[in-house]
Amino acid sequence: MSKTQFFQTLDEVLKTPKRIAVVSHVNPDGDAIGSSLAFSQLLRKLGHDVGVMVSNDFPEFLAWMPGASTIHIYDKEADACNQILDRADFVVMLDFNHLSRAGLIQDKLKSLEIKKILIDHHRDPNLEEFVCALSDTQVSSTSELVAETVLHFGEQYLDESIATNILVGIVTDTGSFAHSMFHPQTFTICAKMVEWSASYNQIHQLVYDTFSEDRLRLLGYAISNKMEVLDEYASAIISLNKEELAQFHYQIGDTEGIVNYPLSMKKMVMSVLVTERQGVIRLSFRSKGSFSVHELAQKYFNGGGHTNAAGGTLSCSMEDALKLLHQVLPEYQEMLVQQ
Ligand SMILES: [Mn+2]
Repeated sequence: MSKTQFFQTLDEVLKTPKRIAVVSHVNPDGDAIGSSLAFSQLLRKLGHDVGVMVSNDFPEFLAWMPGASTIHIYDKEADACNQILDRADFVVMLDFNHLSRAGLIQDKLKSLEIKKILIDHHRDPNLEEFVCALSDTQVSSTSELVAETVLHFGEQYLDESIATNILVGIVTDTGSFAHSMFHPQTFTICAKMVEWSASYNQIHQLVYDTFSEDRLRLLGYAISNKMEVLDEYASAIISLNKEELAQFHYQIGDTEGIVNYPLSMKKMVMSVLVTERQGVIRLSFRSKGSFSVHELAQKYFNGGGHTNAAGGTLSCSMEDALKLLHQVLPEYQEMLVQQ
């Protein structure tokens, strides 16, 4: 479906007032929250009845975002969320394209046979599931696609809240413009958001300069004590088990960004962070260049994502997860060292 077709269909859908549920992915990040808030604020301005939800709580450093308190957290208020979903004419999936990424909301979504709309930048969507889809893996973020959608309806729909939410999504998904910046258009859109009073300086401070002492010490510990550098694979692995996380009084979001640090070493191509949470092992992958952590995560770790950023989960012990990781590395050695 082309962009033109998407907007035509969306125009058609939104011609009359609708009840719309906006859903983003489990463990929501800045782009999930930014795109969901900005899009729901647009929908309300267009006269629709909107409920926004995610499976579990978002990190504290996103709580200041305009409208963040309107987001329903499924694991705290399942009844309210189910009610929104039961009444909805459409559900809009933002920043994910597979129901399994909806966390606790997925079973309800599967049971409803509700009409779905997609706005997303992850790979391999099953486009047949959607009434219309704006799916583009070559943009910085879902928030960038939401910005295009807002501008499709007209610049008069922009305001400081929408602009700020969009800019948070772009800033966080690009690591402050360090990666996933493929097109000049991303900067053009950011400039437009700044014109509409989004403050890059403020966003940067509110998102990044909010570490607790424990979080900063956890980062130091992860790098000093737990980083395994595998030069022969141009890779590094950091693992943190639940006792270690507890030692630093782990809060949601505290491990965010740790995975990026190993890539700041010269010649590193891949970095993996392995953490243990509530009985599951979560893996976070980052890479440079054309090495696809999406494929690796999809093939061995029940996950996926983007070429340079992906995630996965395993239901096993930390030891077994690390063993598997070391086992699969030789298969990728040639590609990793060629980068
Ligand atoms: Mn995203």
